[in-house]
Amino acid sequence: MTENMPQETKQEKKKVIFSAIQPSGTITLGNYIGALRNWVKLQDDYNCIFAVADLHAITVRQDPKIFKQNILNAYALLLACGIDTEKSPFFIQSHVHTHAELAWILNCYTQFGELSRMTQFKDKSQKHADNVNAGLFTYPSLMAADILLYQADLVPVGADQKQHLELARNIADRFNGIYGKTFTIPDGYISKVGSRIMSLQDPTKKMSKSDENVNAWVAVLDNPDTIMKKFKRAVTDSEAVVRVGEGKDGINNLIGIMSSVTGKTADEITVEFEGKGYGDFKQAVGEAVVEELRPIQERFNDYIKNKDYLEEQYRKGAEFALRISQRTLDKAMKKIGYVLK
Ligand code: ATP
Ligand code: LTN
Repeated sequence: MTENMPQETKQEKKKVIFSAIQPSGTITLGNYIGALRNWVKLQDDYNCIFAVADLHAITVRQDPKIFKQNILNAYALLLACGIDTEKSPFFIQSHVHTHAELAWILNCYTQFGELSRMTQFKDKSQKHADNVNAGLFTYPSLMAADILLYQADLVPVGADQKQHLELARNIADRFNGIYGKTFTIPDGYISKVGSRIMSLQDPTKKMSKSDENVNAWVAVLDNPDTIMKKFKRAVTDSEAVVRVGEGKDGINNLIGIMSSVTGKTADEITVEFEGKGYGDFKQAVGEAVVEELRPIQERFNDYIKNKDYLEEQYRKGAEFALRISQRTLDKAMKKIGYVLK
């Protein structure tokens, strides 16, 4: 029976996925394995909507020229990773005014106590102690708005965003409880493999683009020599056996990376490197990562030169996003009692 259904009916059944990434600096291998690569794979089975979350990015101070370049770079890089705008509307968050509007509304349904418990807020306010601004604090309400505007069923994120997602669910649930069903309650979609790629210098911390030690992360756009150097310098242990184990955070992480880019299991990797030292293993991980990133870098270099093409794509994405999100915003405002124009 499903076979005879018209195409639209089939598509309507697909679940909605929303996700976004901040253009707040270099996009890392952690972002790629933990987030972007999964987005690309989801495009056929879901109705995906993706965004560059540039409104979120100003919660920490940005240099205007670099910021502008980072936004375009992030957009082009995501296209290069395989986001297909024919399948998945892909836009820049600040182009769609409904996000800031719903974020304000949701702020009024979010408790101070809830926001105070967010570990990202605690971490970032320590890191940027001279600029603990209200935006940093209310960041999760804006993220909730991003998700709820599209009635997303699923939100693919790395493990570090789980708490924000929980909060988005609570906000949606609270609003629905007061006004009746308005928002879909989103579920997280956290892939088991690669959801937490660790720093190459301190493998007890996640790989983070804001780490001051450039050897801690690999950027998707790093050149092959740099990538190889960073892997060669990666912190390991003294056992010199390539296997997953307790107290072997560095090697566990490298095995995780190797496994994510080659599709081999940890056991297969252990067998392959039996009797070989860490030097050989690091070299092999570096090479595998270089090969994974090479075609992405080539496509990025083409896209970033083609400003007209980029503009055409992000305009198209914003138009679609506004149309869908305005419906949800109107619905929420009507329920609150606003006079719609
Ligand atoms: P920052 O260093 O500013 O905290 P970030 O590198 O953590 O930034 P985000 O923009 O916060 O990057 O994250 C983008 C996406 O990448 C999110 O879905 C996040 O969960 C995922 N992600 C970030 N770092 C990692 C990591 N080390 N491993 C796996 N996924 C990650
Ligand atoms: N906060 C996320 C980026 C982000 C996001 C979203 C992710 C902004 N809005 C909506 C999923 C859904 C981050 O820093 N990784």
